[in-house]
Amino acid sequence: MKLVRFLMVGGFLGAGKTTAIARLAKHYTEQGMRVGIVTNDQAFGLVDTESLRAQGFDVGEVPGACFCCKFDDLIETAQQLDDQTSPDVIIAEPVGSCTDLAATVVEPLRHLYGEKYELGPLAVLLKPEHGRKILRKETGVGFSPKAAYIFLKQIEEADIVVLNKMDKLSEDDREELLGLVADRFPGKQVMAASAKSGDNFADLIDALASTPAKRNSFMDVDYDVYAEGEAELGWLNCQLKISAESPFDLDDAIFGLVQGIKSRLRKSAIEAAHLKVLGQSRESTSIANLVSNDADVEQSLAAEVKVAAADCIINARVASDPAELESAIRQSVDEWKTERGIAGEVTGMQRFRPGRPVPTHRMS
Ligand SMILES: Nc1nc2c(ncn2[C@@H]2O[C@H](COP(=O)(O)OP(=O)(O)OP(=O)(O)O)[C@@H](O)[C@H]2O)c(=O)[nH]1
Ligand SMILES: [Mg+2]
Repeated sequence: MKLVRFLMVGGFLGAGKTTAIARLAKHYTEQGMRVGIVTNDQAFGLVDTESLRAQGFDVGEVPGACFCCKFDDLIETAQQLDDQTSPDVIIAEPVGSCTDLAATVVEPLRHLYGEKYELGPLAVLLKPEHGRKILRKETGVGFSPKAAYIFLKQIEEADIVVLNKMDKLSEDDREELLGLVADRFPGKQVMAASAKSGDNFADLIDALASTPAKRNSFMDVDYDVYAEGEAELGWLNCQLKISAESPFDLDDAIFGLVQGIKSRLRKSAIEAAHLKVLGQSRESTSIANLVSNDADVEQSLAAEVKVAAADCIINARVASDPAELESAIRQSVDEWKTERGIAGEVTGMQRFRPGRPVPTHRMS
């Protein structure tokens, strides 16, 4: 039976996983390989799935809980991709608030499905926006120490740590962050790269080509702290249908909506872990992101079209009560519609705090 290479790219919310996976998928495709991608989230209606599909990739989705709690769904989704396109490599993106993946996903996959999947190293992207503060042990990170615990556990279990977004870090910042990782996690393979610009990405591709030996020991994880850290994040997924009397610039509109939500979050001192908004017309997709309250709003996918109608998806993961988050989002949407002469309504709304992770398997 053909062995399918299975790669997982983890990292905190907004670290750049989807961007990195798109770049990896493009690279492998150009090398003549068939690629399948599996996205994952606590909620349904994922910007990432739409974003990767809009870029032409084959994507399966595991919604509703993290891979570790939906292990069988992950296997089923990988099998569906296999039936459809017989990929040579599957790249999985776990939820950005998830950790303990080596013990609950990677090794169970190797143990139970080793005749089908060849497991590559677990790569974890270090998000500089929050990582700098967490690694420096600063106060006022925007998250509680329990959420910071998850961030650090993700790095601890990585085979490869990638300090992502090096294109927007000064040389000094880069050296400092790499040093902080090396001090805290001695012996860890760590590199700087940019999923966006492609800088040093060849190093990551080389590192991902190795096949690590099976793990015989696993890090300790305090599931109470992990669950409480995750539950401090409010999760909101919402769908909108919008229209206007005359065509409007979709990129500008989506960017403006994220900016409006950002101001409201900042006013309420609610820290954004990752807020992403997608606007889609029949022919094009626009995505804008906010990865921290101190960061600028960014456009990660440009539609470059004027439209008179679009479907939008808002995915927000922020440090707040979900009801407060919903109210902030609804008010921002209303204000945005009024300012821009846009009509429309919210057609779907899901908001919650993630439940306690209960892995299907855990190697010990
Ligand atoms: N400057 C810069 N921005 C990046 C890089 N990688 C990702 N980004 C931006 O960071 C934001 C988040 O990127 P995503 O790829 O969506 O991050 P993610 O880890 O998949 O986020 P979640 O799935 O929500 O956890 C987007 O605005 C990206 O354009 C990078 O290397 N450099
Ligand atoms: Mg993503």
